[in-house]
Amino acid sequence: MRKKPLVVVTRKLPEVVETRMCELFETRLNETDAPMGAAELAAAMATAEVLVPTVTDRIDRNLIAKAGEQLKLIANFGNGVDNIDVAAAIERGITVTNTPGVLTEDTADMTMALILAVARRVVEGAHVIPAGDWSGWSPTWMLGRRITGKRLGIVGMGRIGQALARRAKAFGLSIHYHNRRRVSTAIEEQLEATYWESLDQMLARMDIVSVNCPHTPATYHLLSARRLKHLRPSAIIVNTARGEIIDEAALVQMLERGEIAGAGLDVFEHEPAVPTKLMRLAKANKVTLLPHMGSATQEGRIDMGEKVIINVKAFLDGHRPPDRVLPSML
Ligand code: 8YV
Repeated sequence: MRKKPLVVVTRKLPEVVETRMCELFETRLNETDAPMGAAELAAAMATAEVLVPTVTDRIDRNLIAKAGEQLKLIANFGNGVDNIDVAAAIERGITVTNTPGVLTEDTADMTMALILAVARRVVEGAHVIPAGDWSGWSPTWMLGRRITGKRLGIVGMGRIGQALARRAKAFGLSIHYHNRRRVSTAIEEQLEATYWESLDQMLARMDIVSVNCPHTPATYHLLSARRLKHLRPSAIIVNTARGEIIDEAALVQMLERGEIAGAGLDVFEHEPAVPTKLMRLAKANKVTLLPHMGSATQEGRIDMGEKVIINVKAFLDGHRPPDRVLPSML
C-alpha cells in the first residue's frame, strides 16, 4: 500500500483539527507549540510533502530554494501570506493556499472593539476598580470621545474592511474608504460608503482610521511618516491587519508628541517584539495594545483548520485546492 503523504504542521492547532489531520494524512504535529527556527523549518521542508505553517514561520526564498523535491504544497494556517514568498514557491512548483473568509467577522469584531476601547477608554477604566482607585462617579471624570456621528476611514475595503463597515454603520459612523480598486456601486450604496481615490486626502479628514488591507510589497509602510502627518490631532488609528503597513516608529513619535489622539494596535512591525516606547505609551493609557488576537476565537481557529484540511485533501486527491494563492492576487 502507498504510504500516506507526510504533512508537517509547524504549530499546535485545535485538537479536533489535529485529530482529523492524523486520520487523513501522515501528520507530524508540534506538541509543544514552540515556534520553529529556520533550521527546523528547513528540515521539515526537506521531508514533508505538505507544510502547514502559520504567521510565525518565515518561509522566504532562501528556505524555498532548499526545499526537497517532494514538497508540493504550503497550506498556510492563516489568511495573510506575507510570511511566505509566494512567487518563489510557485517558481519551484509549490502550490500555496491560505484560509480566507473564515476569520472575517472575528477580525472585524476585534477592530470595532479596539475603536471603542480607544475612544471610550475601556482598558483604562477596567483597571480602576481592581486597583482600588474608584472613589465614585463624577460628571467630568474618565470622559472619552463619542463615536456616533464620527467619520471612519477604512484603508482596504476587502472582506474584513466591508465587515467592519457594516458594524461601524450600525454604530452611527459615516463610512469612508480607500482601496486599490473602487468597490461596486451596489456595495457602496449598501454601506453608504464614500470612496477616496487619494489616501492622503482621506486621512486628513477622518476622526478614526482603520487599517484593513493585506501586507504586500505595495502596502509596506503605506501609512508612512509623511502620510501619517495628514491625520488630525484628534484622530485615532487602529490596526488589525499587519504592523508593517504603518511606519511604527513614526506613529510612536506622533503619539509621544500628541500629534494624534490615540491608537489601538493588534499587530506590530516586528512581532513579537513591541517597541519599549509603545509599551510606555500603553502604560500611560495613550494606546491600547493587543497581542495579535484579531482572529483568536475557538470557532475561527477550527474553521481555519477545516479550510487547511480541505485544501490539503483536495490537493493530494489531485484537485485544485479551493484557496490557491497566486502572485497576481497579492
Ligand atoms: C492568524 C492573521 O491568527 O490569518 C491571518 O492573516 O493575521 C491571523 O489572524 C494568523 O495569521 C495565523 O497564521
